[in-house]
Amino acid sequence: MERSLILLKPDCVQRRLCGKIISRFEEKAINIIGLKMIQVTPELSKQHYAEHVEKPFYPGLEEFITGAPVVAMVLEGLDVIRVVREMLGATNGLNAASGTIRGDYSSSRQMNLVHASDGPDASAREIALYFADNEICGYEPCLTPWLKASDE
Ligand code: FUP
Repeated sequence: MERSLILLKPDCVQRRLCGKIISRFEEKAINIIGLKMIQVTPELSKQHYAEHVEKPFYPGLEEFITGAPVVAMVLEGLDVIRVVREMLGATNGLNAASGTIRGDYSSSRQMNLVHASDGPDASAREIALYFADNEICGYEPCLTPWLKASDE
């Protein structure tokens, strides 16, 4: 089992798309084991986007990500990091394939609705940034026997 840190970004909250997008993860049988709404501060933004802080687009990115609350989630599942990135589609909504979340709902590079960890190191770092251990509630879904075979 793998975990991934997901943010429903301020554009997602403002556009009232959180329910639709959470439903897509639930319908894919991915387990939500952490969920909360928070206001990202400039300090948290700089930690989250540490690799981008020196880039020319960073000030606009910080203004955007701190401009309204986000919904932070920890998702758990087999290969969940790759699976969720594929569900999101390309970073720029204009390039994202139809049928992906960004392809269906975003027409922007910055306002691309959802963040998802891009690998196991990023996932561990980002989950620790947004969640305390006691805010993560792992559980065994009762539907598991109807979602995958026992050897998967
Ligand atoms: P992703 O891994 O899909 O989240 O994308 P990146 O790590 O490349 O970029 C992080 C965020 O910066 C993306 F959500 C989009 C945003 N961004 C801009 O706003 N402008 C740019 O020129 C590049 C990225």
